[in-house]
Amino acid sequence: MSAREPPRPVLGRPTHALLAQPRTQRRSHGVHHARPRPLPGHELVVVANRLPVDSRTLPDGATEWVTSPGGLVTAMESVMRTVDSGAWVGWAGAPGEAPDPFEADGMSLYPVRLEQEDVERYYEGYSNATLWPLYHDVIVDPVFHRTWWDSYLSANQRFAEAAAPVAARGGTIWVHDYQLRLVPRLIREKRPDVRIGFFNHIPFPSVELFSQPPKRNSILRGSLGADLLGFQRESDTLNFVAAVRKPLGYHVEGTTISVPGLGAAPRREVEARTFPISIDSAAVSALTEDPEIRERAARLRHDLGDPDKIVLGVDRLDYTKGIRHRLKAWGELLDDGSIDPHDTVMIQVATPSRERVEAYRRLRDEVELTVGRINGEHAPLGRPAVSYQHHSFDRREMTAMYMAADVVLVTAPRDGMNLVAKEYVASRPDLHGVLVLSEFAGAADEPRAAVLVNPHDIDELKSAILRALAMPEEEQEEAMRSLRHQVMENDVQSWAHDFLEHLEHAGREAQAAVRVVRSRGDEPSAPEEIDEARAPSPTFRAC
Ligand code: ADQ
Repeated sequence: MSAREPPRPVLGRPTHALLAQPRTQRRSHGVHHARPRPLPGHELVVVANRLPVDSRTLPDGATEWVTSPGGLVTAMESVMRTVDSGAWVGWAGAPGEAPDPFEADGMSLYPVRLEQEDVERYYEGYSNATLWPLYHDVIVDPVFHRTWWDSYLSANQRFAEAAAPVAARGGTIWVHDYQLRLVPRLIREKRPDVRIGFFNHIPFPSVELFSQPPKRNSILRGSLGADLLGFQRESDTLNFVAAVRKPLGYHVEGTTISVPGLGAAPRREVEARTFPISIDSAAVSALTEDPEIRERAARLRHDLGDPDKIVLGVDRLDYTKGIRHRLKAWGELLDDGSIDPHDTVMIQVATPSRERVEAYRRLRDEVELTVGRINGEHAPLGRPAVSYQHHSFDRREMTAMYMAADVVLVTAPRDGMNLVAKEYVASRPDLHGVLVLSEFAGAADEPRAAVLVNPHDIDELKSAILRALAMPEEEQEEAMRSLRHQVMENDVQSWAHDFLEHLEHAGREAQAAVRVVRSRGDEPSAPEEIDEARAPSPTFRAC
């Protein structure tokens, strides 16, 4: 019998005023009910590429709203559930006419219109074929087209135009991620009264890499419109500061950057800081008490043929997640007889992602070919060696999988944080299970009790998997207790609280500086254009 974690006293924890009214569990699973006519003047406005819900047209022509995929939505949706007068500005997931603003489960949603050409150039192009691979250490070659940049700029302008009027006077606008790097400055031009935060969910590359793409200075200047910039890991923060110091030549003190003002505004102090993101740990952990979810976990093992061990991978189907590395290691362990497919089964959940981007299409083909080969060679009759799932699951189903898994593999060669690692830990109050975690995922900076691995080293990965499968119960419990301590204490609410606290402070200083200079009548510094003319770097694959 394995130990269970003792019940923890519910501690009062500091909560930022914007997050003060918990509206727990108002949302239904997956499907959301929309009402038109939101209220204007929101105290907190989130701006992200995607709304937390996607529109889906039903056979009878009606629109249904379902939770949109990805880590950003998973994290921010649970934060926004605790906010009164919150708004979210983003794309509803389908090109063309945007729906009118509407309310869903107590939050006002403001859809941004993107045309098919924007989807191809701004989203699939500059965001996901230029910046995404570049920020993930060029795991695949970034591509740059000048037309993509034009579209990136105009789409960012549209997000800024949608966000600026909906914030209350002196309110807070929180911009998210690499698709919207120009938005903070574009908002500041329209709304100098608001506090602007920016959070980068993905890694920030070294200055040598960041210096390569055309328009890098525009991206830096765009981001520096914020009062506070947040990053996942200390190395990301330091890389960003180095990038600002080098190409822009701005004065930097520690991680505080002195930025020339816009128009009549004086120089501003902008802070860069590390805020490792987390999950709604208590909510995930609470699901494990649900008898129906426990039953699903038991049924899952039974449906797989009652193997001794279940090994699980859960990822968006993305080349940064290391699915290929994992399958290679798994295939070799089966080939050399180190794993018996009658005793041990792997589940690989690979959520559909960016399917129109070439590198993602190639990855899907490769992964599915490899899974087919492994199953063809090793699967016992009537059951898989690798159970491959290329679709979405609801939260309850995901929790059942985590509860059933003896080992979870997170083998990303580069990942901002990786919420799957934290979700697994939060799903194991029974202290059973082993997390194998890439040292290149942000999650590896915090709980050191995981089996850390370099996924590029296939032999090391194979050894780590075997070690995890053979780990004695007491060792599992000790490691899981330590991991849980970290994940349960540092949840997404405390992450948001920390960020907003720092933003409030940074914003207050910026406003005070504006007032001082206006009262002195100082000469404003010349504003710099956001879109600089610059020849493409010769080392960058430019078209
Ligand atoms: P992602 O790369 O999208 O986001 P990741 O941290 O891997 O995020 O989290 C993925 C989320 O999607 C998890 O909550 C997971 O449970 C969920 N998910 C995955 N497959 C699913 C499926 N089939 N059905 C339902 N849910 C599924 C980016 C960065 C990360 C960073 C997050 C948050 O790339 O490094 O951790 O943002 O900042």
